[in-house]
Order: sequence, then structure tokens, then C-alpha cells
Amino acid sequence: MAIDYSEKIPNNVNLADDRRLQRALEHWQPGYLDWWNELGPEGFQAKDVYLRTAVNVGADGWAHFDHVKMPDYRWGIFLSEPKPEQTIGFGDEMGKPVWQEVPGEHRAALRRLIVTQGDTEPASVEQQRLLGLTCPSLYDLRNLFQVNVEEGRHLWAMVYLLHAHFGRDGREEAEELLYRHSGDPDNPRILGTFNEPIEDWLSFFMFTYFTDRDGKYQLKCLAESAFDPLARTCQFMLTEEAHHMFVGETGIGRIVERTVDVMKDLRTDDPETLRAAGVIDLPLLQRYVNFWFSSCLDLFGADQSSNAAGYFATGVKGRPDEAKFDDHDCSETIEVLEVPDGNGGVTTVEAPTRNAMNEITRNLYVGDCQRGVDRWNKTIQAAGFHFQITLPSARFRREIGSWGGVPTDLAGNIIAAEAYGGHLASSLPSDEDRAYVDSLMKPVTEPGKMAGWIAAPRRGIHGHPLDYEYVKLH
Ligand code: BYC
Ligand code: FE
Ligand code: FE
Repeated sequence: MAIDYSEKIPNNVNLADDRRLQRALEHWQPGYLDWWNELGPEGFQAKDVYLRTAVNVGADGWAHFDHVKMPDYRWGIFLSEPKPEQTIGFGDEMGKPVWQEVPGEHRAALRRLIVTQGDTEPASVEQQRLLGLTCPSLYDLRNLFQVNVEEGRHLWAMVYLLHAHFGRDGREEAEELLYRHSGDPDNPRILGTFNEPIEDWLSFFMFTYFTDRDGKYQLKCLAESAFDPLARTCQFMLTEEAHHMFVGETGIGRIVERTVDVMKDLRTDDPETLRAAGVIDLPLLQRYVNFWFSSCLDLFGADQSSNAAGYFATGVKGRPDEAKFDDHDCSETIEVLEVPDGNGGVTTVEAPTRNAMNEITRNLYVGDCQRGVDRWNKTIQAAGFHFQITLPSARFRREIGSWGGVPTDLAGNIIAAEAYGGHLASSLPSDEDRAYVDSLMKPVTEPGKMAGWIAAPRRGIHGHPLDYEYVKLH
């Protein structure tokens, strides 16, 4: 399934055969480019960036690498290969053929999910738009832009579905995706985390580690959908997504590595001394983890959700890697959930498994988040220090679900409302922390050079050395 690059909109969906759809998307395209130029990366739009572009949807050799100017990036529509005789893998319709068109009765649910997914993609580009100006290296600058252009493509993936399958409503939703803006008080993005500012690279790496990983898990759920075009577009998006999380995991890993090196040299873990030496102390890093992890947990929705039960029953949205579960029906089983009892204690409730799908996905996500944390901790331990980075309890600082608005400490113990403000203040990045991180954000753009607060990556991109000109600034 090679991709047709002779078209104005590269695609592997035979767009040329559907003139109406092609015209509608070509009509949306200039609005997209205006949005990219206004709210995409600030500066650098005229520079050559070493970017990968999808050229095929197969597992190997799917991407092509070259220097391109971001506005010339070939954003297109790529679905993974159709599987013949694909059947629905879970829920009440299990075993029936997947849908190539949207069934009328599931139209509203699918539209809502596709719009929610689509909304996050441009939101993240908006959140990250100023970071190029303070890049720690050309290597990182290129990675930022790679993530940005691919999030732009993910928006295209959802807009294609809206245009192709939802008629006039879909076209209106596609317009709205360019009109809502991250952090705009009158017209914000749909989900909380996507309105949080990302003003420094520590936040960027936290976001690509924790928030793009929510993307991974949500895309895995949608990749199971009975609506086949949605499933297939998400399957291909997951191929791109892996790099975003690589950027997050190695970004934080390189910060830890650099800090620990300086801790060894100076034989201290004292934050003041380390700040004077220009590196990010681990307690500060922990507070950023506390902030972004807790924010992202809300992205999975409520622990008991009739929406989620409906999505599963109807085949609209499955669990991550649905095939790995034994029971794909889940109508006869229950989950035991820990919830606050309303009197300062904790109790358990039994929820039908279908209603607990959000919690099941969230728990898988937490396990995946822990893996990178373990690797960072190994770096710290190998250097002979005892500090451990930890994920806060999934009850901490929640706004959605049973634990929403319940004051707990980092370990998940319910605490007095009067104590909560102080606990939050000491657990989350303080103004001082942010000001310190901000003071480190000075651009480093000489090929091969790194800012002092981050270690060099193990290797360059696509076989190139570290001092390769990943972004041509001159
Ligand atoms: N902020 O019944 P519930 C990505 C709302 S990231 C604000 O549990 P449901 C990416 C919820 O809408 C992946 N509101 O809801 C990453 C509901 O509202 P209504 C994005 C929230 O539907 C980085 C109410 O609370 N993809 O791709 O079961 C860079 C009750 O909730 C939030 C998707 O999210 C929140 N955090 O679950 C770039 C997949 N959480 O109906 C890209 C599509 C919940 O009462 N979306 N609410 O007004 C979904 O599957 C579902 O909509 C959700 C919510 C899982 C998000
Ligand atoms: Fe994305
Ligand atoms: Fe992503």
C-alpha cells in the first residue's frame, strides 16, 4: 500500500476516486496551513529540518528522511492495510463483520470520540509552539518539530474520518478543530491536560512521556474499534507515536543522567548546590512528574463510566490489545474498585466490568509509565545515590471520577481539606522551581553541542552523527 505523493493530499485511501471528498478536504487544507503558520512552531518555518515522512504503511521501510521546510511537510492520510474478513473483536456484536460505514445508531458516539481524539493533536502543537526558541540542541529541536508535524498529521487522520463519514456535521467539526485553542479561556481544547501551558523543555519531555502515552493507550483502544477506518488510521498513528514517547523517555533520562553526573562530581545532592551548577535537581524533577502524571490520569475518564460501558458493548471502543484478554464480552463480570467512602475513609464497590473500562485502561497505562521510571531510577542507583523517582498514587490530585476533588497526599491517603493546599504546594512545581527551570532555557544551536542541564543522546537520528545539522539555521 504505497502512498500516492503525486496528489495534493498524499493518501492511500484512493482519494482521487471520490471527487467530492477530495474537494472538501482540499477546501479544509488552506485553513489548516493558516493554523499551522499562526499557531504552529514559532520561528524556523523557513528552515530546513531533517524530518521523516511516511511513504508506506508496512512495518519496515515505512518512512523517508530528508531536510524539508515544515510548511512543505506532506501531511497526508494513511490507513494501515485492511485485513480481509475482519470481524468485531469484543462486545455484543463480537464476531460480526467490522463496519466500513458508520451505523446510524453509533454515529453520535463515534463522532464524539473522533472529535475528542482530533482535538488533542493540534492542541499539543499549540502548547509546544514556543519551545524551538529555547532548544537544548539541534538534535532536540529536530525531534520537537518531528513530533509537531506528526501531531499535525494526526489531526488530518481524524479530519479525514469526519469528512468521509459524517457529512455536514463532520465538516463543521473539522472547522471547529482549528478554532478551539489550547488555553483559550473562551474556546479551550476539550480535555484538561491539553490546556496546560508547556513553557520549558522539562515540561515538554514530561508531556511526551506521560501525555503522548495517554495517546498510545487511547489509540490502542480505538485501534480495536468495529469502525474499521478508525481502527486502521489509529493503527498507523501508533507507528508514529512510538517516537514521541521515545523523545519523552530519553529526554527525562538524559536530564537524570546529567544531574547524577554533576552530583557525583560535586559529591552532593543538595538542590541549591546543584542549581548553582546549572542542573535540574531530582526533587524538582519529581514535582514535575507529580504534576503531569496526575493531570494525565484524568484523561482516561471516570473509573465508573456508562459512556465507556456503551462504547465497549457496541464495539465502538475496545481495550488496549483486546486480543490479549480472555473474556471479550465482559457482561457477566465485575471489577472491585477502591473509592472514597465519603467520611474520610476508603471502601470498595463492585462495578460491572464494562463500566470499569476506563479504569482498566488507566491501570495498564500506569504500569507502562512505571517502566521508564524504573530505568531512570537505575541510572540514579548506578551512580550510588538513594533517591528514587516515584509515581504518585492514582488518587492524587484527581479531578475526574470517584477520586475527583478528594484531598489526598502523594501516597493516596485522604487528608484534611485544610492540609491539602500545603501538601499540593510542596508536591507540585513551585514558582521558584519554574523560574529556575526557565532560567536554564537558553538556546543551544551549534551542531553537536548540548545545554548544560541535559546529557547528550546515545546516538543521532537515522544513522547520522550527533553533530549532524538536524536543522539548518543558516
Ligand atoms: N478533561 O464518562 P466519562 C493524544 C469528561 S491523547 C476534561 O468517564 P468517557 C495526544 C468526559 O468527556 C489521547 N473532561 O467519559 C497526546 C465526560 O464528559 P460528559 C486522546 C474530561 O467518555 C499528546 C465526563 O468527563 N484521545 O492522542 O468514558 C499529544 C465523564 O467522563 C476529561 C482520547 O481521549 C478530562 N481529562 O471518557 C497529542 C480518545 N476526562 O460526557 C495527542 C477519545 C473526562 O459528561 N476520547 N472528561 O460531558 C475518549 O475515549 C473519551 O472521551 C475519554 C473520556 C476517555 C476522554
Ligand atoms: Fe498524536
Ligand atoms: Fe504523539
